[in-house]
Amino acid sequence: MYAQMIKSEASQEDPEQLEAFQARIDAGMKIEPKDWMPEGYRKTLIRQIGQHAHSEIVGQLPEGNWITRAPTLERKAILLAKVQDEAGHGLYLYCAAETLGVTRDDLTRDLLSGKMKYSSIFNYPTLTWADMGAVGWLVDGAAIMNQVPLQRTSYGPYARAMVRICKEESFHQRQGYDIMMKMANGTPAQRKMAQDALNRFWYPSLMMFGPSDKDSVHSAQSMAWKIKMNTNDELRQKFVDQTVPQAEYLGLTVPDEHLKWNEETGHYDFSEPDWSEFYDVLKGSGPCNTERLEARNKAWDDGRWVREGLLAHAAKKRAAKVAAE
Ligand code: BYC
Repeated sequence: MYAQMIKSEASQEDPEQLEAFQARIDAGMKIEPKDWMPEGYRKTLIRQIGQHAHSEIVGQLPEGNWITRAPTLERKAILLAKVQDEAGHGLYLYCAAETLGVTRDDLTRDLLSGKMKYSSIFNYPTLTWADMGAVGWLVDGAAIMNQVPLQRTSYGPYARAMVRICKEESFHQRQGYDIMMKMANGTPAQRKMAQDALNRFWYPSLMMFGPSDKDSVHSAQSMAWKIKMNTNDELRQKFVDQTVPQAEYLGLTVPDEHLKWNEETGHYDFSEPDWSEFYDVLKGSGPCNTERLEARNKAWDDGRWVREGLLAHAAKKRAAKVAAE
């Protein structure tokens, strides 16, 4: 339906303008906020950047949950810094989306009402300290795999936001792997926790890349516009190829009995995630969907007095300035 809407919008646009726009994209030029752009391009970016921003904000919840329970002061400081980075990423991305003519309030309203999505991964619970390792290693690892190519995306403000985000995500991934190394080389109980975390986060991490290419609604158009640089399956395969040796180094087992190095293709063969679970999570039936949206709605309601106070203060300052002129 979305793809049809984009097509029908394009049919009302000037074919010459559309052709010139596509030529700029094909030549690798960046599109900037004041440039003409097809309505479909603008809407697709708002959807993707908005969902991405929401993922960063909601993504703070499963890790924020462990700040008070981190095992050492050092681990607490590191985790706190990571969670704060995610807030920063959300803010750069909301700013990038605002250059397309939406406000952060519009996007926030659509998140809080459940109209806009955020990454499926954040609807899974973080049950033990080893999950902080698995999230950093696998979830941030998957995020980097997806976001490094987005530094070359065609929309200037999005591409530039990605540069800083990717630098920070690398630190996040390393801190996660460092936790996993400690746990995997620790006591038998710690090792068991590390394996259990890998077992629970493996398939949800594979789902982060989106549905199989054959079921991906937006990939073809988004790739033609260079809003996406790779297909979902390409990035998923790269992630598996990179992560399996890391699991082996930890001495942990990837929970996939069909996982096997394929000499011919030069890649690992692996099992697809359970796509019915993925679509259930997208529909709101994941283990933590309700809890996550409730937490964001509560934060919005609790912060009302701050927003109102800031607006009242700005109005007072404006009035004082006018009176002094
Ligand atoms: N979760 O046609 P497709 C982070 C939806 S934050 C939920 O392939 P597209 C981090 C998709 O939206 C990581 N929904 O879509 C933060 C579409 O539905 P709509 C976030 C998903 O857009 C804190 C439908 O399925 N990263 O790393 O071409 C702490 C069909 O899919 C998901 C980004 O957002 C999913 N996993 O491709 C730690 C990166 N997958 O919108 C870490 C930017 C698909 O039509 N985004 N859907 O209702 C992208 O690269 C692309 O949007 C995706 C999906 C690859 C995710």
